Amino acid sequence: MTLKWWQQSVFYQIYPRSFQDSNHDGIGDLNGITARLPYLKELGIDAIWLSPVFASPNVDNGYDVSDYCAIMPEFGTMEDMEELITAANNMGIKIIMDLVVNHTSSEHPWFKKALAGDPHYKDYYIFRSDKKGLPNDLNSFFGGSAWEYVPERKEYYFHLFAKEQPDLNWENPAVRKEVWQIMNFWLQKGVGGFRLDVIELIGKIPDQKIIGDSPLLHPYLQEMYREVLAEKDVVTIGETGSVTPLTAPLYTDPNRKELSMVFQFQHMALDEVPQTSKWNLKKLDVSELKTVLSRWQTQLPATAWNSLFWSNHDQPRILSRWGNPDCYPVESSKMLAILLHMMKGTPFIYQGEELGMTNQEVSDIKQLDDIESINYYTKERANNTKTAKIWQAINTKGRDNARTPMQWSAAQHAGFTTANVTPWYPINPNYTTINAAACLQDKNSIFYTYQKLIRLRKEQPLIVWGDYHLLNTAETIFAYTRSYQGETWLICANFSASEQTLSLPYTAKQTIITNYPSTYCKLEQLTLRPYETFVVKLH
Ligand code: ISL
Ligand code: CA
Repeated sequence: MTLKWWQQSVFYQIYPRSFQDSNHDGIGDLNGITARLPYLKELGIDAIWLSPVFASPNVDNGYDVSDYCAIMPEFGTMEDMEELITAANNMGIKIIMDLVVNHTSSEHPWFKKALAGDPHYKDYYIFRSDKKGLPNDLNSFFGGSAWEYVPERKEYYFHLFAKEQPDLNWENPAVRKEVWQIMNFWLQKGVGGFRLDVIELIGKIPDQKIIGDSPLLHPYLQEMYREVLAEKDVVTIGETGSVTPLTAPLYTDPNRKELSMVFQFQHMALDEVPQTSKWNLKKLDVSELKTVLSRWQTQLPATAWNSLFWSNHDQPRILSRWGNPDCYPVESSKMLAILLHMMKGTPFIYQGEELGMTNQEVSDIKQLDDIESINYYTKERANNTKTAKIWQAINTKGRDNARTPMQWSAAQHAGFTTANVTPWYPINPNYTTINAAACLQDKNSIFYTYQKLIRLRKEQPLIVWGDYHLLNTAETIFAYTRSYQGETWLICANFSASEQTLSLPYTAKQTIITNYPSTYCKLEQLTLRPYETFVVKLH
């Protein structure tokens, strides 16, 4: 296989609203990102997945776009965006746009014209008559029916997310053409590719209650390739919530000419009661995590490419989720980083993960910003669910957890914004100790573990290509090998806060990276300290 740049790269996700404010209004912006590029260069990342920066009324924080070719004024201007792209490209960092084209905002001019009865634009969306009542019982991911009634039109329209996010009708070729034009607009500006929001949903056939895995989906993606991507060295990352190792090649087999890689979510469901909802909490069983992640390492055909991630703007902070923020914040953060970054696939770091940022506990509806959490709270209160249970779920899984502003320093407002304004969302009070300035000063910080992991991936084809093999160990030990061209590395992690003994029939030749200051040689008799993790070369 010839190496593609994105197979050896590490991506970094920026949630612009919470990254860096540059003009003292308490809201992160594009110039703030440009100013922080040297920090990202120091970390060593190759590309930035920029969560949406397009014009938007922000019902779902930018995932409801009202103009795909304009910048949200709070974030800056098109010139600021062009400057960011140029400055990043000059540093060897690619900007990846977040393309949200399963739906638009209800404020998009297309939808407004549709509501006004313009037949051309009505066919951009999915309208159905009210003659027989609700068209069917499909629900929205954010709660309630997926059909919203428009009394003036005596019709319903379809929305898989908020009612302010009407779904586009991809069956209409005019819609697809609009999307290809938007993509070309951004490619001409020099971006390095796209993260495609909920792309598996675009093939939906609502009347047949088909949402994902539709027969229409892949032909659309092939058309996208023909019309936009062919002959261009850009990356496309499909957000594919229900993809499995067996369906991944349908998206990423180069011969099919669709996308570069998928984002799978199977490991993200392991702390939920199966087949219920994200709010139905269950303790993580480490052996299940081993099974799921290993399946993606071993069952993915050579024609497919996967991404690796612990966090994003929709997930809680990984340190709070599966690490140990109270007793072993540094050790457990590094354990998680090493475990993931030694796997095959393209790693994505979510802003602040490299600092050990944590969830922020809230207990008042006024403290919530995320539409999903607000809807959940409202619904459960109406059902008389105990508030303690609701807050436990929101504090464990709510999306606001990952959206608190970036903690740059111990200065007021964590250096995210200047002293005299209130940040758009409260800063986690632990910023006085958990922040980038402190990490950069401490050569043993989590930041430098990420920096080293990123560098290793560029230097070692074994990390990019090596075969993966899970070792059979006690439940809370996660150990695997990677082998490539006669060389084998062992990755071994104590995924628990207690000491664990372990015997492995190997001798290490070289210690590559660890989270305790140790070197390793004979591995027959090991006592692993809490979260102790090491990578060694065996032969
Ligand atoms: O956030 C989720 C669960 O808490 C997911 O179900 C999420 O809605 C799903 O992964 C799709 O996410 C993407 O599209 C949404 C947007 O709200 C998310 O922020 C985005 O990542 C609609 O555009
Ligand atoms: Ca600002």
